[in-house]
Amino acid sequence: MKLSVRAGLSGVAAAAVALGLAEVVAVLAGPLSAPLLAVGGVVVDNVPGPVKDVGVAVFGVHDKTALITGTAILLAAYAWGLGVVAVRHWRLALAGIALFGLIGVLAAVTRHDAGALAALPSVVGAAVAVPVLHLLLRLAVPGRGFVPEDPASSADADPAASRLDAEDRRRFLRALGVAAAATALGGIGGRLLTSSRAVTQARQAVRLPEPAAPAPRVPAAAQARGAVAYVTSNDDFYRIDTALYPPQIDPSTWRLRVHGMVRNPITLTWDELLRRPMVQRYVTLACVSNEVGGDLIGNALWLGTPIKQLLDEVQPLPGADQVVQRSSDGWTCGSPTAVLRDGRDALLAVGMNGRPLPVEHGFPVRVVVPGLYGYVSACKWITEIELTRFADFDAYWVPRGWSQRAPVKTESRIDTPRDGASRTAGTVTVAGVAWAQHRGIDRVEVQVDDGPWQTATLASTVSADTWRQWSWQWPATAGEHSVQVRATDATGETQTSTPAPPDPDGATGYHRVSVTIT
Ligand SMILES: Nc1nc2c(c(=O)[nH]1)N[C@H]1C(S)=C(S)[C@@H](COP(=O)(O)O)O[C@H]1N2
Ligand SMILES: [Mo]
Repeated sequence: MKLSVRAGLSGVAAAAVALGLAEVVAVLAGPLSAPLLAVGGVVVDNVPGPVKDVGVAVFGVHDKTALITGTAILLAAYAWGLGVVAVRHWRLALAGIALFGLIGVLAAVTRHDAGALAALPSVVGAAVAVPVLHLLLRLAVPGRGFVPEDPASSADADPAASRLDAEDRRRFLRALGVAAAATALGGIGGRLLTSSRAVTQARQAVRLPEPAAPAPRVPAAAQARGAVAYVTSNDDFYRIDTALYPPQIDPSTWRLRVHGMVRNPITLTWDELLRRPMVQRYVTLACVSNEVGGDLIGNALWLGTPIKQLLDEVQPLPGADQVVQRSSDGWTCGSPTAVLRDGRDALLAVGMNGRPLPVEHGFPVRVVVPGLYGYVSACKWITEIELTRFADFDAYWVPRGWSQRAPVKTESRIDTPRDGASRTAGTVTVAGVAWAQHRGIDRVEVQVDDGPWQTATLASTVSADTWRQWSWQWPATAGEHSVQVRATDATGETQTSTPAPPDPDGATGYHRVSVTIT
């Protein structure tokens, strides 16, 4: 093993121990104060939004793992370099560690919900990295040893330093092993302690009130064979947000402040919220970054109190055309005041499919608005509602290139057959979903190759606020076929065939699948 490799490994090991310990300290200071998550959060908030793929990547939940892994790899490369530099320029390495700590501190303390101890994990991590690196380098540089205060006496002055004898090598490797174990222990222990402090228990203790206005029963005929489930289970419901770790909010400390351009600002507690009249409604939620044919859409039974009544109570001032919703982690979205007051079932929701909101879906309280994409309406972990003007405030995604206003576009999707599937000739069921929330779906048509548009059978539905399933029996003949679908909403408007990407206000175009009939 070359000296530079030993030095690089020492740097990486020191950084790893620092991060592991920071995880433990973060149990006190909050999960998002741990340097990796804190820096990852800054990356999330600052990647250029208009770049479509990046925007979608950051929206997406699976990419969070990729983001953290990427941050860790960059950090490892930096730490490797620090180790190599440290052999000859210890002071420079110290400065490098301090810089690393400072970045972590800045990332953690500038968070919206940063606590008083937010800086601690990064400070402790950086402080521990120094002696660990020093110790490892002493073992990595044999002979007269690593004397950082006197670079001339260390490694490069001593040709023998580039080699370790068997005994020294064993000692060095053992030290690396100890560092790895300490890292794993700190990291895993920290995570376990953090999750034990999560709000899981508070959530389990919640008793949801009975709705004053229950939802209509879902008729069996709402489900078309071959389409996804009409009601999406909580586990299957798509998740999209910028939170690297979902905010943990204890309902007993939760408050909702309603303020801004209003005559009567109010603050609600959890108990006050639960005492308000509750309605139960099926609403289909869709993400603006859903591609044509994508699955960032789901339909759930929400329990909540109408936002309209709340707005009536606070009495918005004339000109307050935007309702800004803010979550505990500082994310914002803005909905038109007129839309929230037009009588539709815009809810401050506490229940999802008969359960308290899952933590990932906004526990304890979120907003659901039929007919608006999630990024302009569906604030999770909501703690603040501010009446303002569209001209005066841009919510989170707007400066990142997405539209201020984004009603859901009429769209449709083929769930069966899947793209690339094979079937035998004869009657083939084509089925899927179509949606135009709050307008409703009036017609779905299917086209095979260049044939005529054929009217599909619409399943029943409980309201215009959910997606509607459809099916069509296709007399399929042998060959390669292309099948596409289009929907017409209850205003009479047929979805446009013109393909458009999700940004800035929702994808358009017909969903098409290729099917082989044998
Ligand atoms: N606090 C917060 N709320 C948020 C978001 C977010 O990033 N942070 N993302 C929004 C977006 S873009 C969508 S599509 C919906 C998704 O809600 P879900 O994860 O429950 O499906 O939440 C919305 N509410
Ligand atoms: Mo979204």
